Amino acid sequence: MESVTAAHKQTAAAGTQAATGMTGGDPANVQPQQEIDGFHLVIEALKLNGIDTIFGVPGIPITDLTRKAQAAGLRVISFRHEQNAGYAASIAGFMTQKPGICLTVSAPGFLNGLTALANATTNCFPMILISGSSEREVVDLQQGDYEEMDQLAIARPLAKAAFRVLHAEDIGVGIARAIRAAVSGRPGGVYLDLPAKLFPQAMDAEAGRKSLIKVVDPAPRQIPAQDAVQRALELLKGARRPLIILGKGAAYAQADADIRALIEKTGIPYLPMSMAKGLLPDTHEQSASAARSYVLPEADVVMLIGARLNWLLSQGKGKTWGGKTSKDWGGQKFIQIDISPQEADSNVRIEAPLVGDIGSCVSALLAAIDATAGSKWPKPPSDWLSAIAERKTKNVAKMAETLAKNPSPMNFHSALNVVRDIVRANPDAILVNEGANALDFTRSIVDMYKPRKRLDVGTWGVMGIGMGFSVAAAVVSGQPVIAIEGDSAFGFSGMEVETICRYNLPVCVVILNNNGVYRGDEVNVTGGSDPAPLGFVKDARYEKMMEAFGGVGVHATTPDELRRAMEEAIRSRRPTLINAVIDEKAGTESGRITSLNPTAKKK
Ligand code: ADP
Ligand code: TPW
Repeated sequence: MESVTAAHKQTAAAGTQAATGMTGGDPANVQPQQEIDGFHLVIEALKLNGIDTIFGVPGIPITDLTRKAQAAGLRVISFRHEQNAGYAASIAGFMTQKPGICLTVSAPGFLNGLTALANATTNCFPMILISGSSEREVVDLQQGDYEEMDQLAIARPLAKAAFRVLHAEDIGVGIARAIRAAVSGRPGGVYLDLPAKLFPQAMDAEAGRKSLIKVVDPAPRQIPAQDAVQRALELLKGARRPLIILGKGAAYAQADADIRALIEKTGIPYLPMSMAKGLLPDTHEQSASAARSYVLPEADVVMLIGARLNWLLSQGKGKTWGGKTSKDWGGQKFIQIDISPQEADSNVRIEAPLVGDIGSCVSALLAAIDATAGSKWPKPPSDWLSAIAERKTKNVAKMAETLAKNPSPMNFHSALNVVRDIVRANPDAILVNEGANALDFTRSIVDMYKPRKRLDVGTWGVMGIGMGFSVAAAVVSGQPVIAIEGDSAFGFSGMEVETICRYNLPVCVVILNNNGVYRGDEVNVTGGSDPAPLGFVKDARYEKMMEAFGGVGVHATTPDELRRAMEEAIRSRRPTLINAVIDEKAGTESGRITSLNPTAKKK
């Protein structure tokens, strides 16, 4: 420990020296600043590239980096656990198209952040995990440094790219490469390894500043080939039962007006994937969400815009798509718009891949439609549209009936009916959502009205994004955030309510509390004194966690109490946690994906 402390002191001293412009130890002998150190080169490089926020957890060797970054005008959001800081960075990347920055210490801090980095890569969110690390010489000889670990090697398979910078003069290049890797093409998580020794390294200030790179055109447009555009249009034109599926890539692309124009001009019904909800308002007449299980097997041509045919779309085959068995292709012909040329054919044949960025692809389609058909573009056959409308009307009426019920205790529906009203009245609020039943019911009950307002568990269905996403959403947008959380889901990041209070963020957490994972009525089948694996402490008072840090806590047992508390939270913008007590028998194992869990306990 001694040498670490010494190294850390040295690091801190060198940083102060460069920051204050002192070249010697004598305060009387103040010289104009001639040197710049690694700390300041990192900060300047980030600022030069328009990065204004760092999410992280301080400690050796990056403590001073957080202080100096704040002093230099960056916003530094300090979390209680790196995983939450990492999730915050990744969703900030999704919301802004700029890489979200997560800063951690070495080994354990790095590993804590790594889950979020891997999740960012999986979800195509641009993020850079910057971790301090031990010296290469010691790591490579495995000599047992403080928090020693070969971080670069460990990060590599989980990141879109991974880099290490050893010399101050390479910081500019290192950060430029990290930014390009994170946001160009298919976005993803990038790891940047900065050894402790780099931070106090000093170099000539002018040469240092010249070595920094302002990245020009970090995410270049990728224009689709004209023949690919024509192929896609031909297929679409010949369709009897066309369908468009919007994924979170479409939300990320920020081509909202063109996507809406394409949908409205062609008259094709569309389905939004979870995080694409609100790209067009969920109340749009062409939305087929309420007829999802009808349109997927019935469609003959499906255009995917920024959505992968992964498990969330049953890999494009099987009974969901009208196949006879779970392996059968349903006969649909697919058009896929994606920036990744390797995505097509990953599950079923893609007849018309359209490779490019979504903005360019959609505007090319619109231009081609105008050039060839103009206002004469054939609307989909009316029997297709009326069959969908009929199903929608029926399902919406059924849902309205369920939502109107007022059981005691509350259930998912009666609680979410309130959330639905609150979101309708506050369309700019951002909805964060995790859990199993809490996720599935919220997704289907709560309509979204604007793009990129729904942030959730994404491709992995990962628990733990809740508070990190909420902090970032509030920091990035300044809008109120409503986090709808299962009680289990909340537990993965619950300590960050302190962060929410510390930064006084307008976050309203609603825990749909049914006393356990999925539900709360399981008993230990052995009759022993241990609780069942899925059960939690009964009637836990989660709202007191928020009160502990100066926020508002509310215990709500009726829809009226929930409504009043949510309205007040939005009005006051105070950190609020509402413990919405629901029936512990409400909920099914694994929520809506019980089919992926063949041993699920049926209730
Ligand atoms: P969802 O989960 O909503 O179905 P996915 O994460 O599976 O969405 O798919 C998102 C897709 O969008 C990825 O294949 C990714 O390559 C693609 N993508 C992301 N950004 C863009 C963009 N700007 N242009 C084109 N494709 C994009
Ligand atoms: C990182 C597995 C999926 S959903 C869930 C778990 C633990 C919690 C469901 O209970 P909750 O919601 O939140 O109370 P509800 O409404 O159904 O009662 N670890 C990680 N990710 C996942 N997905 C799991 C475990 C899981």
